[in-house]
Amino acid sequence: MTPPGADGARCPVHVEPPAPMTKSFSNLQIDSERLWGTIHETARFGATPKGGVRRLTLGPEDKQVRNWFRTACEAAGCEVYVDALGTMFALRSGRDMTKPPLGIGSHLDTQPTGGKYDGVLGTLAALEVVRTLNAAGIETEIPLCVVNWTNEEGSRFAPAMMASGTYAGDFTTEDILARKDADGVTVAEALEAIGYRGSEAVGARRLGAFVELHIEQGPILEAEGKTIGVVHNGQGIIWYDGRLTGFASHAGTTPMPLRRDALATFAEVVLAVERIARELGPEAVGTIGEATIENASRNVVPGDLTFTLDVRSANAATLDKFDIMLRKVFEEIAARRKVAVELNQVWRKEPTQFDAKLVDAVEAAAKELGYGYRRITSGAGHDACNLATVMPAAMIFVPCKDGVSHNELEDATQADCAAGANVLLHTVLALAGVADKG
Ligand code: HGY
Ligand code: MN
Ligand code: MN
Repeated sequence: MTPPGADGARCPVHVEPPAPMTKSFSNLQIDSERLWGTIHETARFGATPKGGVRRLTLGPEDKQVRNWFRTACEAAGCEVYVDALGTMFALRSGRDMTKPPLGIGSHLDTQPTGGKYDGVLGTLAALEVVRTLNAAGIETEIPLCVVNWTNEEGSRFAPAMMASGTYAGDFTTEDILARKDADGVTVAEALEAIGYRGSEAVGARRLGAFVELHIEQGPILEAEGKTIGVVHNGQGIIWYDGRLTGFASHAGTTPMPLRRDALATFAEVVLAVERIARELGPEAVGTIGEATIENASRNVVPGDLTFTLDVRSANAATLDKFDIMLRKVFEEIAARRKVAVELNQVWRKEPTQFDAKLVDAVEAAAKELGYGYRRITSGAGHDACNLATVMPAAMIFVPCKDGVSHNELEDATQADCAAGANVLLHTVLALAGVADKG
């Protein structure tokens, strides 16, 4: 485990979680109403008519929620720092300030038709943990750091989990600052526009470990009637940019056998992705989430089409197999249809293995609090998945309604959100320890 130094330089550290805390705090609970209130208060920033949230990273709504988050963290006695990619670190002192803080948090940006809980629950539950410790007059042995990671979603700027990936040393800050959105705006320009281009080098703010609470974004916990998911691993992800180049021609005069139709070819490509994913069985998924006919016109045979492809599996060998099968099928389709198919890999995130000791600490907290729980794999990518490559990390899941997420219908119950925050609180107490008042 080698957390980064400044700008991704890696240096060895080994964090031994302190002994589990004394029983005297075992009945400490977060304030469920207060947490629920913050979730719905911040949902106003980018609220959509259908009850969802549209808060794309580094846009005006993200600025609003960032300002709200900074004010709330400072009011809770934290010092707030911002790094060169806009990630916000709210530091709560511990007795031993020589130790790297325990990081807790998630993200506050959303998908274009996102929900109120994805990322938000984990970030605001971390704030709620601080507020609860303040109210109980508890100082932890190790400092805490509540983190709002920039651009977890990867919708406006690729890749997803961009800032935590840079923090973990997977990208350089310069590379990421130059990334552009669909309108040609760079990350640097967007950060400047909302006033969150911080001065700290990415990775300079050391964390000793990281725990993230998140909704499951899948159906398992709800289907099994479990309240807590103890996340022990996460799927690997490959993102591709694709392009189909045929030949634009007249819709009325071009005989069918002579067409080099990029859209008809794309139809075969989409079904090939679905077939390969199904062939590889339950451990693989493949999604084409975006497609654009360039210079589209109703009476022109499409000649140029771009698309994006997201492939995932918890098994690295399955990811490799998926890639090989894709390229082989695409070549066959291209040759038969005389349409060039390009497939460029733009991001690969290996499958995640979370830290056994931290996973055990999450499980022990869920057990001690009496919640039904089960070990679970994360289908979604999360900032904790990047941090797990450079420090001990773990995740806590709670159910969401019908397993729906990345959709305005995303929903969760107050009781489950509170349960997740309580498990986070007790995991923090176990890992950060409680300062001995002497
Ligand atoms: O893509 C993901 O899994 C995450 O929601 N960004
Ligand atoms: Mn998320
Ligand atoms: Mn998401």
